[in-house]
Amino acid sequence: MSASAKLVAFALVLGLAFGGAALAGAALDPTDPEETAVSHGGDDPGHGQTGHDDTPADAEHEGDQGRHGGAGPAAGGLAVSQAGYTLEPQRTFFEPGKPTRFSFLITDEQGRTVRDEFEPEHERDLHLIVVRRDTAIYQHVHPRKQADGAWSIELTLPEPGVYRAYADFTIEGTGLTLATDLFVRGDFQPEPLPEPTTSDSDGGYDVELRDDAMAKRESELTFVVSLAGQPAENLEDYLGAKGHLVALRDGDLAYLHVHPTAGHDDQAEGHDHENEVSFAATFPSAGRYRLFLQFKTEGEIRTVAYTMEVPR
Ligand SMILES: [Cu+2]
Repeated sequence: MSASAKLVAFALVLGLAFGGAALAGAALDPTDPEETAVSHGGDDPGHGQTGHDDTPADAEHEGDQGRHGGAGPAAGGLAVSQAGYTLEPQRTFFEPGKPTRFSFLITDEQGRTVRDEFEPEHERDLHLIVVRRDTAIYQHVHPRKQADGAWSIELTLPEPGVYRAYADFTIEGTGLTLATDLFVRGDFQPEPLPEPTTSDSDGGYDVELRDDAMAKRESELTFVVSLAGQPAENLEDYLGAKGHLVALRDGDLAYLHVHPTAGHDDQAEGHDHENEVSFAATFPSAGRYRLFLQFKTEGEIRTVAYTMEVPR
């Protein structure tokens, strides 16, 4: 094969990969239980470059609360096996942009497939979050449970690289996040973590992050959604709340459990803010985190992402 023929072949492969990614994005169906939301955090070259002016990084937090505690809050998603339960993927290799069936089992200490012990959390028995390890690509999907107890879904991993796949579920009242790496063949072009920022937008909706985050204590994160400069009052129910948030630690991609909190109607102002979504999170350590917020408007799932600096 001549050099130019090789180039053409490479361009064809690239075209297929991006075509596949576009298809995956276009095929979103919010009514399908396997609904997929794909975000390419790095598509916009200006993304995340708005500077540090709104970050809490330089705030004064010289108190000693929480600094001498023991191990601190646990981080999930770092292990494929924990608390007697194991995630057993049926495959871990994928081709870029090629829709591929991904199936896995959750097994117990005796190696038996866990079938019926799952307890719904955010309206689903199991959530699958797939993130490329540079955090530039994010998917949140819901596999279907098969008759043999295997969880299964068609995944399209759009670009080469190593991805972390997190199975988030609850058994006997205990929330667990087991995770495995998935490999997509090809020339991996990692993107640097965007600088900390407090705003992002998707589908014309601008979302501002307000937080009082500090390591090792419960922090409140509030997202304020607006459309064309006006409060967006049309947030629809998504997984039993006005939004779904995933927080991953920079460096090891530890997965945080984040819970939506009630609206602000019990606060001093005495009125509910329809365009706000709040969560409680306990960051296990100071440092940078990547946050992915999903919400639904006009029947579409929107995804916004933030890099957040959590002070000590
Ligand atoms: Cu989910």
